[in-house]
Amino acid sequence: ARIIRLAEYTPPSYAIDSVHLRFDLDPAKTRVHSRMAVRRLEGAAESAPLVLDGEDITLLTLKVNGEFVAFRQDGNTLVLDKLPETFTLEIETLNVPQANTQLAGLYMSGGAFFTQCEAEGFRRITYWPDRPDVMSRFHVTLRADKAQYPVLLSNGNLVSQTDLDGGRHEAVWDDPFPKPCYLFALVGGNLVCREQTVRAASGKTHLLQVYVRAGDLDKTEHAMESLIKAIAWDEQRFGLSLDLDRFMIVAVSDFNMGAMENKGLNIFNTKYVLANPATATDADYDGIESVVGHEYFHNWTGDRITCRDWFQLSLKEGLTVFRDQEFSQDLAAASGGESARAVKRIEDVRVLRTAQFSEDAGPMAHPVRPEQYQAIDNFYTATVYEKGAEVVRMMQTLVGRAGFRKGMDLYFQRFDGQAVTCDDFAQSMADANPDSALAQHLAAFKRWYSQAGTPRLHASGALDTAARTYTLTLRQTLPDTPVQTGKQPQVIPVATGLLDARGNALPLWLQGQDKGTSTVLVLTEDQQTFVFEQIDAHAVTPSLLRGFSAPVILDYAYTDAELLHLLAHDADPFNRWEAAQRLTLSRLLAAVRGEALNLDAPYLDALRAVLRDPKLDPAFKELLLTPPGEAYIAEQLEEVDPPRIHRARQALRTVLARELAQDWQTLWDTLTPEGGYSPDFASAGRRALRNLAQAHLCELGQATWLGRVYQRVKDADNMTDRFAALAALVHVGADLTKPALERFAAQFAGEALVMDKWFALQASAPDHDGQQLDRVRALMRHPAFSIHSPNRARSVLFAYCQANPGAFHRADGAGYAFWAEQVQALDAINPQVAARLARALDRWRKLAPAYREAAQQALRTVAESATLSSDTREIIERALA
Ligand code: HT7
Ligand code: ZN
Repeated sequence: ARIIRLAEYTPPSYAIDSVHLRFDLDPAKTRVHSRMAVRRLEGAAESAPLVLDGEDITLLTLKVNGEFVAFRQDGNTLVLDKLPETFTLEIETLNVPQANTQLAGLYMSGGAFFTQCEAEGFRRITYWPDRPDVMSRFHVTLRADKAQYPVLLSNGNLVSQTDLDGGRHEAVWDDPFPKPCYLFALVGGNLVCREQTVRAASGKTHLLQVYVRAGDLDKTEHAMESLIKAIAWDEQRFGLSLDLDRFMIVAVSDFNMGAMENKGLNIFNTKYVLANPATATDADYDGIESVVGHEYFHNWTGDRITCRDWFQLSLKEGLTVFRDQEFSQDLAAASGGESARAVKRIEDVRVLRTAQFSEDAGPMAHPVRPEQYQAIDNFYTATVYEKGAEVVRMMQTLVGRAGFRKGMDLYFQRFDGQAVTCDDFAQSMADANPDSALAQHLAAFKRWYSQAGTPRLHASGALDTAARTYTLTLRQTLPDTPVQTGKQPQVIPVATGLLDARGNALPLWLQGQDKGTSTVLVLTEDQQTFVFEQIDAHAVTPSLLRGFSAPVILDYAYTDAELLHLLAHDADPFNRWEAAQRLTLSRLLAAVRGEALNLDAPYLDALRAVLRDPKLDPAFKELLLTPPGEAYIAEQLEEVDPPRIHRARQALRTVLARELAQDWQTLWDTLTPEGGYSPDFASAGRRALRNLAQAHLCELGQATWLGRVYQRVKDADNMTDRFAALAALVHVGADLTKPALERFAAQFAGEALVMDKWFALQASAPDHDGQQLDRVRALMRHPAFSIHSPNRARSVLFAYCQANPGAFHRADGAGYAFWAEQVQALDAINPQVAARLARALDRWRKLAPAYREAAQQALRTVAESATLSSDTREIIERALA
């Protein structure tokens, strides 16, 4: 397959200033007519060809200025030579939406038409220079049978709606903003909508609509509320107003990712729109709020300013994830106070450290701004999104909140309406804050964009009581990654505080300057020392990397006593949580190494103290008492035996269940619901902690508890509690599990998203009896299973192969053989989803020998498949390289 390289970027030769698109929608033969106003760009040679991309479509006609002309076809491109300086290009193509199982381009779901054009779906609709730096004004006419497809939507403003002969009708849409083709969208179907007008701070009114299938309208309130909050937040925090009269969200059941920010017409996976208390959990409510926010924020960071090329993907994705994280933090803090902000931060860091750190350490390691790819769809990764967001967050840390706002303002002033680069963004931030550490060290800072791998931050401290100094030495190393060696130091902001022996925060003096009790040290070299003066203490415990101020692995040789001290006293809630994680992790790692699981009294007492502390949020307690996940534990080891890790973690849960039994019981008794269901931060936190208590109480195996939990599966008044009860039964494998699952399925058979949970819960269940793979195969034979539905495929295949390492990794290799079979089956239907499943074996080289050989064999089996898509091939080849 062809490798696309950043170094080979060349600007386009032609602009398409405007396009008239006409769709005659039909599931079996949709005709797409496009009329483009094309102009040769300054600097392009007169002889420059116009290169158009096209994939899986039939070309019907092509005319330049009304005349048929000759063209060359070269694979998936169509090349036009000898063109005038300006001209009209007309192209007609034929699409077969009902045969489009890839869900890229124009496809059908539930009898309606949808499009997905990012990254390269537009070429599956019509011939076009499918690259984000070609921005055009779109004018779109949609025609379809009126009875079957009464709703016809596209980007921008509705110009007209007209009935046509033969029961067909037509809608005309005009988008006033030039955009790249990846932001084009259309929807045609029988949909209903919740709508509301809102008045923005600017005084302008906007029509907001959330479209769903009939019957789902009662699940749209939270999405609408989230959208309204997002609009208000972006105005207030960044001065960015909605620039369209109408903003639409449409939910679709079959979707490759979470959602898509098409200008004015966001298309969403139903998972991130539909919620009511009976069908959605607190996590679903949170997910909707953040994804609705994310897509809305793209309206400026993505749509108004877009990417010059796909290597710059993090320009919009890293920045927009940062913005959605800030949005969720600000909303949580508004209702739950500052500790709610910390809870959100911990949740985000957990995702980063699990998904991104392992990516950075594996065969798919790539910089935030990748340098090459075969299939761009493979680079919608945790690195581009989550690490990209951390890079933006570090900028904010270095320039301050107000400085960050200035940088954003300058970025829009300079680049509104353009397709630009990550460098352009960083330069704006630096230029708006010329005295900042960011501006002073911009070149070194930008290595965050170009160097792959997770830096290690080695820290050591020395107290000199005579000199009254505490010297902190910070050193950074960055490991080699595939194709990148010999890396340069990056700029690492290290938020730091110092605690004395009583847990008090020490005043920080650096070079005679008063820094309060928390300061950001900026490491720019391989190694630097920072000398804190006027230290009047006999012992100092450093609290480093507060709030996780940089995406690095902190190496500091903390003793248990120091960690217990931080857990009890640190003013930084993130580091209190982190201290608990480290204490738990070291005990887990000892157990994985084969030592007896030793949960000593000081550790247990510390956890008890947390559970009993009335000042701490239930949500924070729940995070603190949840041990690191199996994938995160695996990353700490040289050689991995996943079932062994699972057993160690399970053993820890059992001991915690027993040792803290009284506290779990008290929590269960006292955290009873207050009033009806509400997804707000405080109520969700109480539910989370009570359900954690419930899960531990079930571990004790007492019949009364299991019966009580079974009863909750039957009569809980919300999905969070009902599902937590079901999960607790499935986890312990109690006799009541089977009737509980059956009952649940009978009750929710008509709710696809709930059934996804039902499938996922079973596929991710522990392998109590060696039969888990058979159960997964049985789930695939269930009449409600379909590999064509990405949500359903994810709920079984990903839940087993990726989210259930203890059961998937088997010494007999049966899990891997199953994976190989499913990757190939899925690849023939939907390469994007298959390539994601393929990544379940990214870390095969770390596996203990028995697993490793079987995994390699499975990878080779897939590699030998002659028909593999370039998406899946890229993942497999990198894994085997
Ligand atoms: N920008 C969107 C990315 C996306 C996507 C990418 C590849 C294939 C299908 C896709 N659907 C959506 C989503 C986002 O980050 O907001
Ligand atoms: Zn995004």
